[in-house]
Amino acid sequence: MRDPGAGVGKDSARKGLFLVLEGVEGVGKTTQARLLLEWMEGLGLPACLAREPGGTPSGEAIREILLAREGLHIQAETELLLMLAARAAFVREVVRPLLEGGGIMLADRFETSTFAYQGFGRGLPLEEIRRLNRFATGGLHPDLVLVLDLPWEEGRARQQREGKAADRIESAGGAFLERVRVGYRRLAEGGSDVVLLDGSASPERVQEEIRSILRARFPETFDLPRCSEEDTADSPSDDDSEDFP
Ligand code: T5A
Repeated sequence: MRDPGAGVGKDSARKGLFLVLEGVEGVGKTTQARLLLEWMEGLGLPACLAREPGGTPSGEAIREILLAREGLHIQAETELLLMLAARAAFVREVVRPLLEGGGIMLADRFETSTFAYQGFGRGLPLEEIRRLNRFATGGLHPDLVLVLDLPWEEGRARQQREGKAADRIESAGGAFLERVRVGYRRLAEGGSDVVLLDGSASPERVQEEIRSILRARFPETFDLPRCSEEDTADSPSDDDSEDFP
């Protein structure tokens, strides 16, 4: 299925890279995002990690309301608008300034979550979500969305093993979470900027796969030749070795 968020041209003013990790609860997004951040920092790249909903003071305050565990009842439409309210701040205060400065934004969830949870999960119309989301983001889309795929039961079991209680959205039940998972798989079907990965492999394996995707997609950023001892030894002259960054 074509990404319902597609259709707005890439922002030519931005210089950085916008990468998003997505998937059902407990699939390993945060684990992978942290490993990616370490990797990028090790490469000397200016990367920044943030979560959605959240990422800004107002976004974190909205997150408190959205994920409250005390049985707060929120209409699906209200839930959508609160997610988008948090996103509007996140894009303007964090993502856009970072991208314009040439940084790499690593986001733990973004607009694909809204299509999966509020669209496929809650049943709100995808076209309406696209229209409202476009207003919230000003048309800014990620360069690549990595969707980790896992049966929701396994994701929930992982969360339980680490002692994490279900939040308001996770408590919506198995049928809801199944629709979300199916939604993610459909969203990844048509768009080349939404990639589905097997989230059931070990964290190391998933990380290696993500890195190889990033090297292949963005070689100018992640696949630069590195100056190893062997490279230096093989260099015909000192001058040639200056070609290595
Ligand atoms: N939401 C969000 C919407 O409804 N609409 C929207 O538009 C947006 C943006 C956010 C909630 O908001 C909803 C979706 C969510 O319900 P959240 O807490 O940010 O909630 O998201 P969760 O998915 O609930 O976060 P988790 O931290 O629980 O899940 P992760 O990040 O996917 O998983 P992670 O990395 O924390 O790992 C969970 C456990 O599994 C282990 C980890 O060590 C950890 O214990 N693990 C693995 N175990 C085995 N194999 C692997 N490969 C593993 N990777 C991690």
